[in-house]
Amino acid sequence: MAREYNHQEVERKWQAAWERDGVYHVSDSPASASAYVLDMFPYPSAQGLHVGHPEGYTASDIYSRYLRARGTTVLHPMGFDAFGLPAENYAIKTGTHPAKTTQENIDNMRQQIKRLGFSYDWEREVITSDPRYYKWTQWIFIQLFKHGLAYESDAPINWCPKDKTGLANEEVIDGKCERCGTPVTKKQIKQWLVKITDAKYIERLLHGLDTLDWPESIKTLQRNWIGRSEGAEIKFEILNPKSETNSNSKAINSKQYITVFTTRPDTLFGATYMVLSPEHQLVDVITTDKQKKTVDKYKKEAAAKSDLERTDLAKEKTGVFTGAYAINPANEKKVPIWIADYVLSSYGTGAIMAVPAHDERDHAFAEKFKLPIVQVIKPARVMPAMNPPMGSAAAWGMGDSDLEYTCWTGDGQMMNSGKYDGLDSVEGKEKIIADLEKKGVGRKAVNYKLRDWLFSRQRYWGEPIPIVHCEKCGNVAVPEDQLPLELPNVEKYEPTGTGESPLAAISDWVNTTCPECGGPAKRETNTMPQWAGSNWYWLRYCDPRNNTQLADPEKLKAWLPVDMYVGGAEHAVLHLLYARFIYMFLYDIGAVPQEVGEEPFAVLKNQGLIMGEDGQKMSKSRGNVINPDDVVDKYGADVLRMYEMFMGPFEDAKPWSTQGIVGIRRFVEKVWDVGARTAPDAAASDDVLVHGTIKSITEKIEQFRFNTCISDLMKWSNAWSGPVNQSEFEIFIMLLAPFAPHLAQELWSQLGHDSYIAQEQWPAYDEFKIVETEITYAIQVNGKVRDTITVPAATDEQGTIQIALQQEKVQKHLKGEPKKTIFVKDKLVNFVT
Ligand code: ANZ
Ligand code: ZN
Repeated sequence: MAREYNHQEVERKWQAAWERDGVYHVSDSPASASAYVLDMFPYPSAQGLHVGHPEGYTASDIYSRYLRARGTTVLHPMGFDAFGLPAENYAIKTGTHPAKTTQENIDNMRQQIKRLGFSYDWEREVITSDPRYYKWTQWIFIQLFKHGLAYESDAPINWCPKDKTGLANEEVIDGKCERCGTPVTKKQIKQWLVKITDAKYIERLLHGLDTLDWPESIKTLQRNWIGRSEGAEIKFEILNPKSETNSNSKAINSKQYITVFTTRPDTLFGATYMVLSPEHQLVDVITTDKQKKTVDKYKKEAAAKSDLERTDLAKEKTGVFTGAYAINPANEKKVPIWIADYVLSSYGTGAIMAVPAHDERDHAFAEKFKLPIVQVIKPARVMPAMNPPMGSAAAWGMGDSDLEYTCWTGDGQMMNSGKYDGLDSVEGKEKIIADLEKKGVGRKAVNYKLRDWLFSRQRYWGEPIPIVHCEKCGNVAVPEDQLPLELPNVEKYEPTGTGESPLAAISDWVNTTCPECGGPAKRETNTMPQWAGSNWYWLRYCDPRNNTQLADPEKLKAWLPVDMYVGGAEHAVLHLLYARFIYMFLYDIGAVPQEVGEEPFAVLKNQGLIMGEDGQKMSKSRGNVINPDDVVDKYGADVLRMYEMFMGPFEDAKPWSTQGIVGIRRFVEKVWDVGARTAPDAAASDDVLVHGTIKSITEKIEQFRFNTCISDLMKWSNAWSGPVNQSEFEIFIMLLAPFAPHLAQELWSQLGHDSYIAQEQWPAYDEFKIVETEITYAIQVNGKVRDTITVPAATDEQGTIQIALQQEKVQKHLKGEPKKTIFVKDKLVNFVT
């Protein structure tokens, strides 16, 4: 007799009961066993949840529920990343104040999330646009400022012409705005920067990665973004141009140098010309009068290009000669100085020694402008199997330079390099640096690609930067007891596009008095980037209502670091790098207790992208977007949860399938039906199935292999026909509960329990009931059985042989070392003498 499963009624009922009884609330003083399971919090969007949200949230929920059942106290909170561009752009589009739209969107999304039955402790919710929260975001900024790590600068910055705001380097993806895809331009405005490159942090940000259990791909992205390069700085003396007239020549009468950064000092003898970035400060000093016009024109053109365009390997190289020369310190040869846009002003020293025989960009440039190419590294003899670059001499197993190859960028043997000839280039590198150092024209140097973090936005919907500009005292922090510095309410919140924030127009807010001297002063009108609030939010969950501290260190000690952090991979060098930096800083100033270490997220798991049913990325324009609400209405939250876990490996991208959803719904109905035909005295399934499944699911939850957990449950349910043993079924629904908490709870109560299954203990399994626990071996000497031994099944080959050798009867026939030992797994050991 099939009974209908009314998911709407069941899910609504239990969600209300959980909330009423505070089933997922955790107190502040956790027992010794505690865990912090964190989701990346969403930004409130008018579209509400998309199917990607429940993927990560379900995984972390399963994991949290599992840990609780194992007796662990779990902190599992949720909140909203509510300041920033998406919220503000939506407000502008709809003509409604962002405070209002943000509130509405949060209320809607919270409802959507609650409908999925996640075990969040909602009492700990944080919202980054709440003044009680951003008071502490501002406090952190002031600490950065006081420690010299937040500073003002007016260098050119990345500018999104559509969003009308400055962007951090991390927000520029392939030359485009991370948010809207508009090509980024440069703009010169006064800006706040955070010194993430500070010597106190950069190496820790790099080496800390080695200690983290994160996906390798994310760690590699961060390493590459930090971009540490070891090499040398080498000084080239500028030759005073004699044959040319130069009205600036006075400036270079005393010795002047161009310093370059190179990772290949071993190629110094092959440096046949130099290149300055068009912005280099020496360009105007050295350029000859004859070349001045050409150089100025080129500088203008370069300024209009993006870094991406400039450094693209495939782009045709451009550049112009300055008319000036320098002296290569290795061989005293005169080398021409050019300017070219493939050399960036923002990296290294903004100048290079060009080695066209061994650097591809230099090679292309030299070919185009007919500059000399001098080979100084001979490829080492490489075997073809070692995969040298295609077409290189080495690819043919030859290392000889008389074979043709265009540009060898690897290591090898030095040649055309005077006394260094014949040296291995790796060794030669050290020798050359040491010799240059003796002459005072070189030294070891390390460079990083990471740049300071642009921290101000010319937008309304963000935390006001708590700084006052005073003519007498300069930049002064707003006193901490005056925080939060509230975002004033405005009529006009549209970005101005001038580089000024809309706040600049509110004169009675802008004009204030200096906290230091009491004189007239003006408030900073830029706001903070969205990252400011998401940099530290997981700390606040530990103590969300604290009004005197960011969080009580004792409470932080109880929960931190985060044991499991789940979210999308798109944050690899944005949120995840910023968050590590801010945490390290808070650790250094004692706001994060020393006991918890300086890395915030011990384990990170990235969910894979859910694609549309057509295998394409879900997007409105393609019309392949699945709305989770519709799925919940039609099939239920448990089905959505289980389906998303069943789609495939958690980390993989996978396409949506309506058929797959239907299959999971059928499974839910099947379990529901079985619930009506359990009996205490019905025959139970065999031990290997029951205990084997418990073991498998236990291990696979810990490994985040949820798809296999669900197939394990399906396999088990396939073994049932007729009445099902009640105790066995209870174990089954306990294993099901983290995945389908509503269904499991309903069945649990129908079986007569008045407890919450979420508070029950995880089923134990008995290892002995799963596998054959012991194995008996026949022990032969020269093919004749002399004894038998019984060993635990887990004993390996060597262990088994050792035990066999020790047997008295074996020893008697063996007389000394066996010549040969034959091992047949699970059967026999034969010693041949
Ligand atoms: C000579 C040389 C010879 C180089 C050779 C490479 C190969 P990474 O590894 O990314 O740090 N370089 C230095 N500053 C630059 C700038 N501002 N803009 C563009 N290129 C710059 O790269 C370091 C190498 O990139 C440096 O080593 C320099 O070229 C170039 F066979 O110097 B090399
Ligand atoms: Zn002042």
